[in-house]
Amino acid sequence: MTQFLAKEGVKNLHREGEKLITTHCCYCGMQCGMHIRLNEKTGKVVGVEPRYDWPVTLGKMCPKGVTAYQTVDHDERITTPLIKKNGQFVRATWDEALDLIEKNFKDLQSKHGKDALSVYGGVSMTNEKCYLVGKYARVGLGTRFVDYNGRFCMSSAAGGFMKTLGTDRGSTFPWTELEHTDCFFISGWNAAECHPTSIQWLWKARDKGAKMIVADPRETQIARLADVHLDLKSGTDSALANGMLHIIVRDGYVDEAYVNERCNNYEEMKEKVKLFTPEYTSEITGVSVEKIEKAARIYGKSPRSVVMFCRGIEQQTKGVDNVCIYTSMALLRGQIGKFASGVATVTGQGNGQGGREHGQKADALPGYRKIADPEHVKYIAGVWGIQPEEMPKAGVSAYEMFDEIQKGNIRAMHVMCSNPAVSAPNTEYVWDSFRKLDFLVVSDFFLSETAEFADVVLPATTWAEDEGTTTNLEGRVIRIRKVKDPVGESKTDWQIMQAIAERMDKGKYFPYENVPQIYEEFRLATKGGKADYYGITYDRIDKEDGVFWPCPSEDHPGTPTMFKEKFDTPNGKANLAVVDWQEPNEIPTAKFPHTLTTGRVVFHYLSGTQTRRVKFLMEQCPLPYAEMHPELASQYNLANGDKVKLSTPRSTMVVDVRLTKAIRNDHVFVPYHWGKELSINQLTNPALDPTSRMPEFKVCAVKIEKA
Ligand SMILES: Nc1nc2c(c(=O)[nH]1)N[C@H]1C(S)=C(S)[C@@H](COP(=O)(O)OP(=O)(O)OC[C@H]3O[C@@H](n4cnc5c(=O)[nH]c(N)nc54)[C@H](O)[C@@H]3O)O[C@H]1N2
Ligand SMILES: Nc1nc2c(c(=O)[nH]1)N[C@H]1C(S)=C(S)[C@@H](COP(=O)(O)OP(=O)(O)OC[C@H]3O[C@@H](n4cnc5c(=O)[nH]c(N)nc54)[C@H](O)[C@@H]3O)O[C@H]1N2
Ligand code: SF4
Ligand SMILES: [Mo]
Repeated sequence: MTQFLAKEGVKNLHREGEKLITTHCCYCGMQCGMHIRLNEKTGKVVGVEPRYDWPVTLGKMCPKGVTAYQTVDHDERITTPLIKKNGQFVRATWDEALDLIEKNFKDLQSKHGKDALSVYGGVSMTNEKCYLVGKYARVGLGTRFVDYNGRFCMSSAAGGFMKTLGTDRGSTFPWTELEHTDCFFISGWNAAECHPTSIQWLWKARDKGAKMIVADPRETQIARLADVHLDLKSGTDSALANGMLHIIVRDGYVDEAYVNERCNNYEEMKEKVKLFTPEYTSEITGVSVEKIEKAARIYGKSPRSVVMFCRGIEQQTKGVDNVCIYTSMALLRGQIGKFASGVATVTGQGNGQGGREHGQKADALPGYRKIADPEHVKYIAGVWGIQPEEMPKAGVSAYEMFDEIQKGNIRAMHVMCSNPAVSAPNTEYVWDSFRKLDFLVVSDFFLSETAEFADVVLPATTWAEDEGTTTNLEGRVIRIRKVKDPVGESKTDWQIMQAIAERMDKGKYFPYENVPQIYEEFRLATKGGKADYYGITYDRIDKEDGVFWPCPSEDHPGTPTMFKEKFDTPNGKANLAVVDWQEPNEIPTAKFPHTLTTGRVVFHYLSGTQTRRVKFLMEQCPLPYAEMHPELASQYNLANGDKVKLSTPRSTMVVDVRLTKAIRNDHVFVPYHWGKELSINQLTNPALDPTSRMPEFKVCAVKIEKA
């Protein structure tokens, strides 16, 4: 039916002089299917049409997606390399820019050693490019220092899933099954604003009677419509989830057969959760005993259920623990590996899934391989044509790279596809680190706040000017198609990495003439790894509406449902969480008496570099603001629209007050999509989760004053 509609639709959409190119939105992990309109005469992108036959998004798009095309031929695109001279950027040729990069990179390495250079990547890039980032750093530049923006995004989820399930694929089920579930247990996911087109699946299921439980300190749109809203204090998820496990065990909701056959640690876990009575859980989380009981009862009694979470539970110093305990809820109920049920961490960025699997991470190699494992190093060294001894050791996480700059160990950095001057926590430290660098190169298509610190800015292409694959939040590998040629003299990220590698005399390791050649090498690099793409070809992706990894051979159907028979752990069983509750790194004090939490709004994307350049989106949401409950605001004599001064132990900023009853009366929420003096990350706490090295963006202590 949808197939038929789509074909008719596309025919009707046809306009004289325009071409429709089928691709996916560049922003979030939903990767909504769409057709881009290209004016054949001007060669410019002029519009977008949703793709009704894309099975995951069925013709839905959000305000960011429908305006994304306006960034492609935007007049603020960087069209030539820029070199900073006396504090001002001047246009340069590629040769001039590359000469300068070569000279600085080589000088710094000869003075300070190979690891003087570093690479900071991002996952708005295709798999082909994300794969090359790790190879570029380790082979092209020969440094161990490489990490990426997913460290601030998916690393706690990855850490938690690796621990409990043995493999990190964001969703254990295909989302097209979601309409058949009986219960959603959602925590720390603002679905309606952050993955708006996912809502149709929630509504379809509710139309059939599904129940919904939402845990969030704010009454988000989905919380408003939930059967139970668990209005917990930020940073208390490990107590809430342990409390859920307690009732599931206490009231006999455990699928004993499944747990006995498929899980480790059951007895230890039961012992641990004894402590988390509803009363004790309520005391810690601030959620009433009645709500806790009701939520556990609904979840425990539902035959088919999904546990879904996002950055709300993960951007904490206990993020990995939280993921483990919430995942254990699904395990106790015997839900993982079955139809329309399971667990999902909702992947954030467009290629947040694929981009975290293939070696951009400080300690990782393609296919979820590990630098710490000599066999893994041997295999990848073989694919790359180097000796295993030449493989640099593991580096450090994204935020810790700034510590290495401060210590004088990292002297130069190449940032591509990220804007840490806005998105990293404790940004004043980050800004200071950028100033301390001897040499900074930034590849971007807009002059981001990070690019402003650069010595050389290289003009990269947008998602519409190159082809490749991404992996959506289900684990489905899909195709991004080239819509048009690059603007000006911009080059794709893979061409840029290739050009610099050539200058570093490593050109022979980067012999690519086109993207399919990179993809072929990439497939081989993933072969035999946990995230195995070897059986996935461009052809199959087209024919099958995407292919789910793992897919080890071309005759393998792919894996829409994970863990049907066994988990990816040494003994094939999942590890139930045996985890204590611990306070966040920073808790309210007399001086900083309230809780600050940060996140997103529907109209902006991440550091805002792209969406702040779209007129419609800026009209909807021009500035950051502080969401406060009227009861909290009244303590400080603050009315809607007043200026409030927020301070944390790190810094201070002034924003407008937005009064709402849809937030706890002891919390303040500020969206983070703006830079410089408007950046809430001046205030956030850079304390890291011990395993994932994820900063605690979601909780810190804040002081409120009328400005
Ligand atoms: N519009 C828009 N959509 C996006 C993005 C964007 O920038 N803008 N970014 C994409 C990316 S990369 C990501 S990672 C995702 C993020 O998607 P989400 O994680 O859904 O977004 P956030 O706003 O960061 O946080 C989600 C919710 O966590 C709640 N929260 C805060 N503290 C806690 C806590 O301690 N416990 C619990 N349970 N909840 C808490 C917040 O109130 C918020 O409603 O969105 C993707 N989609
Ligand atoms: N306070 C607070 N801070 C947060 C979060 C939070 O919830 N609260 N969330 C964190 C999360 S989940 C994330 S994902 C990070 C994201 O943080 P960032 O990585 O800084 O996010 P982006 O804005 O996507 O930055 C991408 C930059 O690269 C450019 N770009 C886009 N596509 C490409 C490409 O293909 N190639 C190149 N070369 N450039 C490209 C864009 O113009 C932009 O300047 O922020 C984190 N920071
Ligand atoms: S939901 Fe995500 S992928 Fe879909 S249009 Fe919006 S930003 Fe793009
Ligand atoms: Mo993210």
